Amino acid sequence: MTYQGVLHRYGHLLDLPAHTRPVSLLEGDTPLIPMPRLGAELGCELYVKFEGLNPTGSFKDRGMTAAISEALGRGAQTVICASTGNTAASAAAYAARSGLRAIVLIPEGKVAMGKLAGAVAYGAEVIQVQGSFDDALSLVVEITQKTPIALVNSINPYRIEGQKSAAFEICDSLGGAPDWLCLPVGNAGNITSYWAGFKQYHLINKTGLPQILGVQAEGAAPLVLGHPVEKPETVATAIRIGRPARGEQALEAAQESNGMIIAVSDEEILSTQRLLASEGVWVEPASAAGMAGLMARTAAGEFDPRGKRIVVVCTGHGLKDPAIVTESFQSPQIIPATYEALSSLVA
Ligand code: AN7
Repeated sequence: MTYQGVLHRYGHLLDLPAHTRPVSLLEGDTPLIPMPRLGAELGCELYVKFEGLNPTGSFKDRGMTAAISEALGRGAQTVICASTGNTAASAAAYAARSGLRAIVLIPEGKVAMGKLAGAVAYGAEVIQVQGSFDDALSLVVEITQKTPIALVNSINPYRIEGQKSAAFEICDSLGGAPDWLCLPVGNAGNITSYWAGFKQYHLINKTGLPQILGVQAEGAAPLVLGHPVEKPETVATAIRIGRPARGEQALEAAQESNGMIIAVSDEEILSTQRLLASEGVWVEPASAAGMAGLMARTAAGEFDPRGKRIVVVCTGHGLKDPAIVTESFQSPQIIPATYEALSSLVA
């Protein structure tokens, strides 16, 4: 049968209420792309789980299909989220699909253009908050406690349920869990979902468990520092988060899996973004953090990837944040529209 989305394929493994009314954009089923060149450099079997190929360009669609389907079935009319951008675009799309009103709160001036454009294109009401993502999330929590508006941030348990599907897919593709799973950590919903998903699949199918490497940006690394960050800053605006809602669970995932949560610099994030693109996979800055963490630990001699099977989760597409790339290159040279001009340049 043709693919019909995350709830159709894995719904029997997700803890969703009976009133759930599935709304799908055929999210999930993303490719696990082998990275033979980078893998050979590290001496490991390396794959990218390319979540940027979801319908709105990020992994958020896996959780959003579940959260919006539940909200719709419960009779909600309006959904709201705080977002560094990708959640906003995803909520907007699934709300549009369901005929719900979507309100998204974003930190003023700190959301990449491809994400903001998505939220607008899908018809969400976009509100900029004078503050951080964390401030916006506090507002969303308060208004959803006081009104019937439904919250679709990853505090919502159905978001976590939907996002477990990525772990199931990886096990299905590889025939078992990888040795390591490396991924960026922001509000810590995704690391929570992956660990829950791997544990559940292992109980049912004896697929094994990966060690988890969660990676934050140095300027927004509350889980590494051990305390909230009041003014998070990083070029990876997706993970510019100082008070992760599921921080405790992220630390548990790292500890239980015998993994770790570390931080990498903005320079490491950007150079790893270029490195992944050099093997044909262009991801947004935050999405390069998992790979950046793997590279940094390996270079420091604290991690030995040799002989291991490693999956790096690339959470969002490079097209989400084109300015990061175009700002740092010189605009392409201009030639007259003549054969002579072209051949003198390239032949
Ligand atoms: C590309 O969209 O928090 O640790 O509001 O967009 O589950 O938060 C985005 C997070 C990683 C971190 N990669 O995931 C939002 C938002 C990308 C992201 C993360 C985000 P979590």
